Amino acid sequence: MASPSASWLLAPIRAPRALPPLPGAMEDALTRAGTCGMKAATATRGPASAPNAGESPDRKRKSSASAPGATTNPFTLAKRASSTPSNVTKPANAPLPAGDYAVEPSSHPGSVVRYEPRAFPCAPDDYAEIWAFSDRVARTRNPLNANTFIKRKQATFGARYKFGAQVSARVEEPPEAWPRLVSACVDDALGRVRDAKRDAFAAGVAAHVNWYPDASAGMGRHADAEEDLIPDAPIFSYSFASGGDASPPRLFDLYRGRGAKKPFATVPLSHGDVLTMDGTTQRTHEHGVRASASKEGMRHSRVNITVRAFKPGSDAMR
Ligand SMILES: O=C(O)CCC(=O)C(=O)O
Repeated sequence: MASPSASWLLAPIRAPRALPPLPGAMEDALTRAGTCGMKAATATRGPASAPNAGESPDRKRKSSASAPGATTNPFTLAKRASSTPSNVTKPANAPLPAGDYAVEPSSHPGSVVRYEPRAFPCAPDDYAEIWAFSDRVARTRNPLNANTFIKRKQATFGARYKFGAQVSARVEEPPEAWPRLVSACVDDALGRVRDAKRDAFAAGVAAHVNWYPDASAGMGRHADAEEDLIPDAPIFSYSFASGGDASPPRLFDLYRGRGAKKPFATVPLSHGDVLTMDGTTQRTHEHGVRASASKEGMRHSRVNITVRAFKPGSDAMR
C-alpha cells in the first residue's frame, strides 16, 4: 500500500481489506454470456482506453432528454438494449460494506479504493438541474465509428479533457454557472484532500460528468491515466440516479491490468455513493460501467461526477 504519508487523502487509507473478487461462477457466466463490458472488449477490438467500448453506440440522432427520471428516454434504443444479457448482473448486486479496499492486495498493494455508500446527499431538484444541463452538451462521436455517437453524454467542467480516445465537451461557463451538484462535489472532494496537497489539487481541479440515459448506456474499461492528470492523485467519483434510493445500482467493474477480458471485482454504485480511487489504481487496473438491459435499469437515468486533478499548464487546463 502507498505509505499514508504519501497519500493525498485527509484520511489516508491505512488498513484496507481485500475487495471481494467476483466468484468463479460469475466469471464463467460472463465468459459464456458475454456482458456488455466483456462483449465490447472482444467484439469492438477497440483500444483498452476507449471508454465507449462497453456500450452499444446510438446510431440515430435524437432530440436530447429534458426530464430526469423519465421512463421514456429519448436516448434509449430499446431494441439494442434488449439484446444485452441481464442474467449475469445478479451476483454482483450484493451490497458491499462501506470501507477501504485493496483491489488486489498481494500483487498491487498500492491500488486501493474507498467505498462510501449513500454518503453524498442529492435532492431531486439538484438531480433535475444537472440532468437538464445535458441538453446543452454536444454528443460524443464514437471514436471507433465516426458515423455513430455514444449513448451517454459527457462534459468536463474546468478542463479540456481528452479522455482516452474521446474528447469530452468542455463547459466554458465559469463555476458560478455550473449546476449546484458539480460545485458541491468539487467542494466535497477538495475537503477530502489533506491540507498539504489541497492547493496542488485545487490548481488543476476539474469535474468530468457523464450522463447515462438508462442502464443500456455503459462505459467500456479504461484507466484514468491520461498524461494531463496528476499521477496517483485520487479520483473522487460521485454517483446519482433519477429514482434516488429506489434506482438500481450500476455495476462498476474493475479489470486487472490493461488487457484483461473479464472484470475481476465489482462495486455496485447507487444514488449518493462516493467511490475514491487512490494510490496506483489507475496504473494497475482499469474500470468500466457495465451496461444492462434490466427492465428496472431502463427506467432510470444516472449521472456520475468524477473530480480529478490535472497538471496545471497541461493541455487540459489551457
Ligand atoms: O460512471 C462511472 O461510474 C465511471 C465514470 C468513469 O469511469 C470516468 O469518468 O472515467
